[in-house]
Amino acid sequence: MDGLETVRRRLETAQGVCVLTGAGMSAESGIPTFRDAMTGLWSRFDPAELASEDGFRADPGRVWDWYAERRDGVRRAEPNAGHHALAAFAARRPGVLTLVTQNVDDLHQRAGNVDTIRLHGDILRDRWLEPCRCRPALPPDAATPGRPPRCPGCGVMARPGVVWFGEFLPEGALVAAQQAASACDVMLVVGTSGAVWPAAGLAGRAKTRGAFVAIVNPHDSEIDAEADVVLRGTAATVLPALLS
Ligand code: BV8
Repeated sequence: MDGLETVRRRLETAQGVCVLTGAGMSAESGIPTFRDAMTGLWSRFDPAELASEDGFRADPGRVWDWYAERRDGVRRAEPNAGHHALAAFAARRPGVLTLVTQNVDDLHQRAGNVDTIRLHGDILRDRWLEPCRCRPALPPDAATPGRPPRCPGCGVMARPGVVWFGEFLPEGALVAAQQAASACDVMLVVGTSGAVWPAAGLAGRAKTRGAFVAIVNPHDSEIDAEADVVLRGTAATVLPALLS
């Protein structure tokens, strides 16, 4: 029996399925993967430097513009067949799927997986870099290229509502993801290099607790060793074949 059929059968009988997605999940929707995102204008910068509070404080305008460009790409993108396959699976098998994403886009939610656990936040939301002390709260002033919005009252800057390198993940999200990985029968890891922690530890956690682990990725990843089966293919082609 080939790898795809093996994973299909495991999914059919599973009572608990945990899926972890990474940037590769959205690649076929036209959103560059995190490391590919450093093409063109951004090829001179290290993504981990831009996606950090130090990087933002060092040059707020540059980082703000990087996120503004990425946000525009997310708004132009549409969920792909992989996103839709996951949403259809969740609808067909209520209560079986826990979807965990490292992605900061909203494509899983737009495809219908509205209860997706978001480990690294939401690129379409902002928050204050420091607490805004204005009472009543004032709306931020308008964003302009090269200048993050500020509170007109106390002057604090807005920042993207994502988790930067060196920042703790939202505790509730991480605990829920770890619980799902510990309890599942099957863990499916889709489109991630497995380079970023603690998300990268979820596959190993599932494995040590007896889950069947499958990876969907056209290339090698840092967590391939945790997999019982590695399916060398893309999210938008493999997931519909696996989950339909
Ligand atoms: C933290 C939001 C506590 C921002 C992101 C343990 C060991 C080593 C290091 C650490 C550790 N614990 C913590 C660290 C430090 C750090 C870390 O992991 N560093 C790495 C680089 C070594 N982690 C943290 O800082 C985390 N915080 O642990 O807090 C703490 C606090 C202080 C000090 C220490 C610890 C916070 C991490 C969150 C960072 N924020 N995103 C933004 O987006 O701007 S991470 C960001 O990069 C993404 O969200 C994503 O998670 C990650 C990129 O990974 P992937 O999703 O895998 O994407 P990538 O491009 O790498 O790969 C794409 C894959 O898709 C490839 O494999 C490719 O082959 C595949 N692919 C391509 N096309 C397709 C495809 N697959 C399927 N279909 C296709 N079509």
